[in-house]
Amino acid sequence: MTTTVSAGEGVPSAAPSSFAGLTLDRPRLMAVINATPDSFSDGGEAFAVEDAVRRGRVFLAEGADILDVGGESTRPGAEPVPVAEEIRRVVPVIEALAVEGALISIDSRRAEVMRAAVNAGARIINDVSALSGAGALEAAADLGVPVILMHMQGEPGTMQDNPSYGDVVAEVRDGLLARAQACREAGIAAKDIALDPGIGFGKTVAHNLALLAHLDSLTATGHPVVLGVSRKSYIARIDRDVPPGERVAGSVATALAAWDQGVRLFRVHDVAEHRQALAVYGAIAEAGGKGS
Ligand code: HH2
Repeated sequence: MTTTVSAGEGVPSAAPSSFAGLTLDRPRLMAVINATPDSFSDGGEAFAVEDAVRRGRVFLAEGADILDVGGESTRPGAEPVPVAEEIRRVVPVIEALAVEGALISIDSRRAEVMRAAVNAGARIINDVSALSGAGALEAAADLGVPVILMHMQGEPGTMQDNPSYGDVVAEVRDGLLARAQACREAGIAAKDIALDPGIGFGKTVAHNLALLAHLDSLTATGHPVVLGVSRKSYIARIDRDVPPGERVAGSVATALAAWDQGVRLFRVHDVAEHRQALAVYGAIAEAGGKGS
């Protein structure tokens, strides 16, 4: 069903060696800090600035490479948050963790939030709408930081109503490559553009599984690939409808399958568990002569 495609001029066909200053010779963990009251898994746990900062420090101690700070839930059915409120939620958290030397990504769809976050010390933009919002592409290009482009069909409020694709793997890949091309045309270097299939964003369980089985169609583009599956609901649909806190093993299992397909960046809620599983899995592969 999938074919290897060229990502376009200027995109190396070999596996990318780094992203945002991180070498990709080993797994890189992007820890989720949701400064929100309503995120699907950890909503409310990092809503207060001091809780979010404390959480960030714990994640760093556990081995996180990037802290992904967001101030708006994008779970299915979520209500949009006013821009000023989103900025008020994320900026103090970013300021406090950036002065401690953390590499921070801002998880936002809004140009104003991206600008405020990068001014506060964030060094990566992570956008679930792949910089398609008003002014977002221009803001990212002006700010000159690496970007993560995620695929989403529809809008968070309604995206799970009736997701539909002909060939989900090809459509997600081609949609992301079109956004990557728009970024390059706006002046963002190919090496600074990572792609993310957007598991759970306008996708059924079957769509998610098809994408997870064919992540190599994204890694073959030459762009770094980010995967955010942590605690997502497809795990519950496969295993007894367990709540988010009981989906860690399913998240880790998915990360291992993704590693085998060339994914090196993982957006996770459970840093220590992913670090250990990926390290042991990598050590076994290396002992068998098939390290990364
Ligand atoms: N998933 C979520 C949010 N941001 N960013 C990327 N790049 N990839 C993802 O898969 C992704 C993302 C949703 O998860 P979470 O932040 O835990 O929940 P909520 O949107 O409810 O805050």
